[in-house]
Amino acid sequence: MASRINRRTIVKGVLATAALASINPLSVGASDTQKTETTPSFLDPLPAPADRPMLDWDHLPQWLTPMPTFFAVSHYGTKKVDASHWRLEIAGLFNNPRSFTLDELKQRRRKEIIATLECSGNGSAKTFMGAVGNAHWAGVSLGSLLKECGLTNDAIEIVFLGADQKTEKIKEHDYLQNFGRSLSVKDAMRDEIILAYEMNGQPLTLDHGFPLRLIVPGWYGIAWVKWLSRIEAQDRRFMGRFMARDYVTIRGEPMPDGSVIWKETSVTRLNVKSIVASLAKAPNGAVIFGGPAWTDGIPLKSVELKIDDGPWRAAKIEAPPEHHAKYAWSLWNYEWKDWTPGEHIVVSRAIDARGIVQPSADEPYIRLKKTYYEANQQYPRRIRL
Ligand SMILES: Nc1nc2c(c(=O)[nH]1)N[C@H]1C(S)=C(S)[C@@H](COP(=O)(O)O)O[C@H]1N2
Ligand SMILES: [Mo]
Repeated sequence: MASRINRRTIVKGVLATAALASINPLSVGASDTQKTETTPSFLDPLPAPADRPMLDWDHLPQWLTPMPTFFAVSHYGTKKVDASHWRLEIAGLFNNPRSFTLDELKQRRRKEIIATLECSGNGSAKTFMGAVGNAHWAGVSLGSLLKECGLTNDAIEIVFLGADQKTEKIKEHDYLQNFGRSLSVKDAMRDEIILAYEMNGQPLTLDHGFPLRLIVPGWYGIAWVKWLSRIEAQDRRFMGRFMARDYVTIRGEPMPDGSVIWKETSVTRLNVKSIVASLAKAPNGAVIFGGPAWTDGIPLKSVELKIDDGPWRAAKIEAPPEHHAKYAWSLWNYEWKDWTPGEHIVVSRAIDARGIVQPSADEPYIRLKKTYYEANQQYPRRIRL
């Protein structure tokens, strides 16, 4: 142990001398062991928990998130659906309500989309940072199904019920409830909304909603109903737990006269977000920072990086590996050439094409948010070079 500390101290000294002399520290001719010692590292690692799949931020996230590191959130436990008896029931304000088997859905025109799925609780605690991933989804268009079933003009809302159930206390009585969320008819008819039976080229796994789930690109995960079993069109608002009581954000809006209006809103659209996720040294000696950034579907204008008390510097946004990826996160990187050895604070912020800037934790948008959902604040990372 003592010898490790000594070696690190020596290496730090070498780097400091190199920096003073304005020469590339990598050309100092350090031995292999010394190079290992000088690997830049996070002092605030965010490892994936051992007991559940989650994104591991201490490795550069791949553009498409591999299944073993894709998080899962299931409020009523994982539902095992027997696909041979399962039907998707379409009911309510339709002229031709009907049900579909999985095969009938698969025979319809296949639609694919790459979209980032983030739990709205993601980022609310140090142990819940990896509840986000980017996947390739395949299924059928929701809008075309609703049209085919003859959605009537009276309908204002479409309710999506999962097969997973639990008894909930509502106004002092117990009721068996299916997990449920709704979309306005306008939102439900968005072209990119699909009912997916595949994720990353494989049938949905049990955890991710087999046999069918709703994909709502640009919205938080709570809207992406898994184990979908029933779709209902109705002429009034749906007020189930996950729409109107839970997954509700209470946020204060400062008024010009100094007062604050406190507003409760249902968790829906994603907030612009980014995080510094990786740190490496390039062959040319520069330190490279990288990470993902995502929005509700509005293009990213820029991603910027701040090191210590320096200015915001523009990062390079990488071109997506595939087209039609407006709902997928973007990977970005920043090359820090004139870095100095020692400890630093590094933070990123994403800015969308409307000019909406990912806020810092002390800005009103976050400071006056009193519930933990929608935690898109900038996340400063501590590093040692
Ligand atoms: N039927 C059902 N759908 C659900 C949930 C659930 O508990 N039951 N959890 C939601 C929440 S809160 C999130 S974040 C996403 C997570 O999707 P994943 O488990 O595939 O990552 O599913 C959503 N869909
Ligand atoms: Mo969630």
